[in-house]
Amino acid sequence: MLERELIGNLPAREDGPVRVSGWVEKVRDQKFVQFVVLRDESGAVQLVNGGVLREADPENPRSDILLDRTGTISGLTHGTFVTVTGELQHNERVKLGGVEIQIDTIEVVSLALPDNPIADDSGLDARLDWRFLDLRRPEQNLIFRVQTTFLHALRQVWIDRGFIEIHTPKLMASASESRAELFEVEYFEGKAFLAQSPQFFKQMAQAAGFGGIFEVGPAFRADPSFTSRHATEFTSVDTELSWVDSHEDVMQLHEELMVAGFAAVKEKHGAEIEKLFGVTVEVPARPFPRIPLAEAKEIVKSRGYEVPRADADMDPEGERQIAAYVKETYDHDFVFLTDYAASIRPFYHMLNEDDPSLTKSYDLIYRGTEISTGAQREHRIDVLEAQAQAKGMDPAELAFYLDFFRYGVPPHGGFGMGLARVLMLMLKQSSIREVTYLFRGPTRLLP
Ligand code: AMO
Repeated sequence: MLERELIGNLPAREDGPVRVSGWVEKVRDQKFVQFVVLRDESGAVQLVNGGVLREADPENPRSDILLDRTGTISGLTHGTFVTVTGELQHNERVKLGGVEIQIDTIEVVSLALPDNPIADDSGLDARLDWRFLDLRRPEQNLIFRVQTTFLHALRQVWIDRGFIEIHTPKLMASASESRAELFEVEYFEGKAFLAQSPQFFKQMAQAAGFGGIFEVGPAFRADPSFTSRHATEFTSVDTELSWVDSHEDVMQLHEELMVAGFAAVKEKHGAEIEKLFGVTVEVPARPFPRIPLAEAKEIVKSRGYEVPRADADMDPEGERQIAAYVKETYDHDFVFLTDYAASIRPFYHMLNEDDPSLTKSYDLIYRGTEISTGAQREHRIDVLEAQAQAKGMDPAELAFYLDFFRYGVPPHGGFGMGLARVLMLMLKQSSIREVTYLFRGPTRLLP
C-alpha cells in the first residue's frame, strides 16, 4: 500500500513531514504563492506553495518547485489525482481544519481532462450521467458512509439474535410477488424472471429450520413509473423469523432494528449530517404508533382528504396525511399501518382469525412514505393453497413453494424494506436517485 496520511486525520497530528494523496478540488494561483485544495475520502486540506522566493535561487534546491517553474501546480486540473509530500503546519487562520501543508514535492498520478462535465448547479440527470464525479462531493460520500453504518447496526442486531445471513437467487422460474412488474429474461432455450423479492426463499429458510434469517440484496421491478421513490432495481432489506404469534412480533423486531440503525447513524455521523444537510437525525422512540388501515383512512378523511377507493391501499397523499396526524398527535416520524384487507395483500399473508377479510400485516410509513411491508405468513398448506387459488395464482408455478409447507414448517413472519427510501427520508433528500449508488429506472441503464 502507498503510504499516506488520511486528510481527515491531519488536524489531530503534530506539525512535521507528511504525505497525502487525493484529488485536486481547487487551485488558486497567485503571483508568488499558490494554494491547492486537496480532497480524499476523509476530508480536504489546503496545500501552499511559495510565498518566500521571488526569483530562482541556485542555492535553494527547492527553488524550481517554489516558483513552479515546471508549471506542475498551475497546470493542475480539477479532479487530478496527486501525491504530495510536505510540512504539516497548524494555522488558526486556515478555515479548512486549521492546518495547511507547505508543499515539498508533488507527483501527478493521474491527470484529469480540463473540462469538468458537471458543475455544482448541474441538474440531477447530468449528475447521474457523471455519477463517479458527482460522488466525489462530500455530501454524496457521507450518504454512503451513513448507509454503511446503518446496515452494520442492523446486522449487529441480527447477529446478536443468532440470525443467519442468506443470499437468495435473483434468477427465478416464476414470479416472486405477482405477474405485474415482472422482468423476463432469456435463459438458454427458455426464459427466467428476475426476483421481485426474496419472499419465497426467505420463507424456505423457515421450513429449513433456520429460525431467523436476513438478506440485503437486489430486487427487480418492471415498474414504468418515474416517481421519486421507485426504481427498477433496488436494494431490499429482508428478514424472516420463526415462531411468531402474529405480525406484532415482526413489528417489534422491525422497531428494534430501526432504533439500532438510527442510533448508530446519529452517534457516528449526526454532527456531519447536521452540517452538510442541515438535518437532525432523530432516534425514534419505541413503541412506534400502530393504526389499523381502516381507522387511518377515517382519520385522513376527517382531515379533508379521501383515499380514492375504499378497498385500496393508502395512496401517497393519504400516507402524507396520516404521517402529519401522527406527528401532531404522537410527535413520531414512524407509523405502522396494520390490518390490511386481504383483497389488497398477496396470497401468502395470514388472515386475521377474528375477521378473515383482514390480514395480519402492516406497512411501515416514515415521514409520509411507505418504506416497508411485513406480515405473518400463512404456513398451513391447505389454507395457503386455498388462498393462492382464490387469488388466481397458477398452482403449477407455485408447486416448489407450496412444497415448503408439506413437510413441516413453524409459524413465521417477516418484512421487506427499501433501503434507499429509508436513506432518502432520513437525510431529507428529494429522490431515491440521490441516495442510490447507481440508479436504475425505466430510462436509465447507464453508467
Ligand atoms: P413490497 O412489494 O411492499 O413487499 O416491497 C417492500 C419494500 O420495498 C421497497 N420497494 C421499492 N423501492 C424502490 N423502488 C421500487 N420499485 C420498490 N418497490 C418496493 C419499498 C417497499 O415498502 N415480499 C414483500 C415484503 C415482505 O412481506 O417481507 C414485498 O416485497 O420500500
